[in-house]
Amino acid sequence: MECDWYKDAVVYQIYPKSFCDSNGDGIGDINGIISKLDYIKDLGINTVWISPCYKSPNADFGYDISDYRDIAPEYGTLDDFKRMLDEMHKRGIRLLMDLVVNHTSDEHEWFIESKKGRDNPYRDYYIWKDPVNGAYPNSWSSGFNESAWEWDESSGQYYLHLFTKKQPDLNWENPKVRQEIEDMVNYWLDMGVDGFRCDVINLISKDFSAKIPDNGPHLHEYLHSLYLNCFEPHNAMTVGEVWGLTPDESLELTSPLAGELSLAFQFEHLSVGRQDGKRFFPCEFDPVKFTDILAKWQYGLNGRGWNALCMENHDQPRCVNRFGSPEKYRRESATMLATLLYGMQGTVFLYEGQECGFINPVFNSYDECLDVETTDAYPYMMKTFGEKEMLRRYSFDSRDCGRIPMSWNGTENAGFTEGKSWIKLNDFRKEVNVETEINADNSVYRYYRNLIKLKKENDILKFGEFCLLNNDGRFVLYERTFEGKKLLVILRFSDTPIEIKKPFEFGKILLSNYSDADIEKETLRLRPYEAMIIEI
Ligand code: TEU
Ligand code: CA
Repeated sequence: MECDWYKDAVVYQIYPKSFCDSNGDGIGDINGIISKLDYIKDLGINTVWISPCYKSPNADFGYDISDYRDIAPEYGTLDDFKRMLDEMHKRGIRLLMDLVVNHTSDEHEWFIESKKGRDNPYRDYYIWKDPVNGAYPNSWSSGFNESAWEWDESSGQYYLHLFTKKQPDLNWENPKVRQEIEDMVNYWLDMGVDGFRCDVINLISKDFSAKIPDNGPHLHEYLHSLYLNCFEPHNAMTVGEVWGLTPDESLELTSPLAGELSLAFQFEHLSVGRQDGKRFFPCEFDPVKFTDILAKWQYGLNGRGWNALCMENHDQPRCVNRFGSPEKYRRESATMLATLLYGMQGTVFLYEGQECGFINPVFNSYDECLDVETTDAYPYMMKTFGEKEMLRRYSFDSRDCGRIPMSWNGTENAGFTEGKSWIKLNDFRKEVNVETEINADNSVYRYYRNLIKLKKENDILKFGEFCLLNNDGRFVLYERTFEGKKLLVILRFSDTPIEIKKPFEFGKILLSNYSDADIEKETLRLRPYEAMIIEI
């Protein structure tokens, strides 16, 4: 069935710093990515999202941009980028770039000008405020537990930064800023880029009297303008990164009637197993709650919008560590999690290495952790938990976990670099790496390749109505229905086996993560993390 191309997309996220280093400086780069495009193609991927590769001082590893129109030299040149784009298109792979326009780097020329004084023509490109009663303009804190306001002695004002102080927020109320951003977006789209992942896009409009800074009064106006002047004319795919939305709020951004974004990530399920959703504060993981949230979003967008389905990205640790069993049942739990998500309606997003069931590293010393969110938390974590427990929590749920370089093979340097890697390599690279996964029968990689193929070819999986039939802690069962045809997804979200009365009469297994799955008997045995997709 014909549909917007974003519904056919199977998106692979590349974190360029950690993907593949081609020149031995220990940092992943564009030529490294080009060398792996056949690997990405063979997996069945048709769309790549690349995390920022623009010029950046790397205070937040590229999410602090100092030149929106040029490539960071450590990744290569603009010509290298254009060659990569061309090589992707030759393979039928589209490219989404990361659009980080809530803030720039403080080393962007706009901010360097803006900071020169109150009467500088770039002053209002950013958000400068006088003190209120001699203190901060409001009570907002940054995403990294700093105040959101940085004092500038020379002008006697604060500037707003919802992330680090090296990431000043742009003032979207200024029409010149909006024009600059729309011109930059069209610069990349005219070059042939196919769309964008839009970083913290629901923060760009602010209501300074509100308790928290998201979903401000002009958000839809700004996004609609981007849609009319940039996205729609280029048939671009866009996916917004928006935390804390309900399905209805998400639809205000992504419904085709809205004319704003194609999709919006919802991350609610990723907060399960964190106390009040807080990273570094793990609590009992509840698979029933996790699955119920995913189901809520299936129902919430059904027939009106389209889900963006993800379990990992560059801000998340490996899903097998958080929701599965990295030691005993790595393969089974990785493939079960994949089946749970890919069996649902929506565009799937796969983070580099997830296709091979990669697991977290072990941080043995604090200086192995390089992410600003991790290092900013260090004083508090050290004081509260002491080094051993702090490192245990960092090894479980820091953003560094997902940023460890790809293990392409089991050699000392994991096939990632010929030099010294910018960050530690994965401790488990000898056992878990791409080469081993490609060659092993029944590997996570092979399962993902079959699952992606099925997802792309099967209209019931792509368009079918979702209905959750069971999620009682014993097993998950949901059905997809399209034009009178039905599929079932059944799985055991646990590391123990169970025997149940078979909850369906006839069926043909389309895919299962145990090679000897059997649905012919009266009762159904589900082994640890066993998952099946069944045609009935
Ligand atoms: O993430 C914003 C964001 O929501 C996360 O940083 C989240 O707040 C944090 O991980 C919760 O523990 C985007 C990018 O994905 C992230 O890498 C950047 O650091 C951030 O925006 C600023 O650009
Ligand atoms: Ca390099």
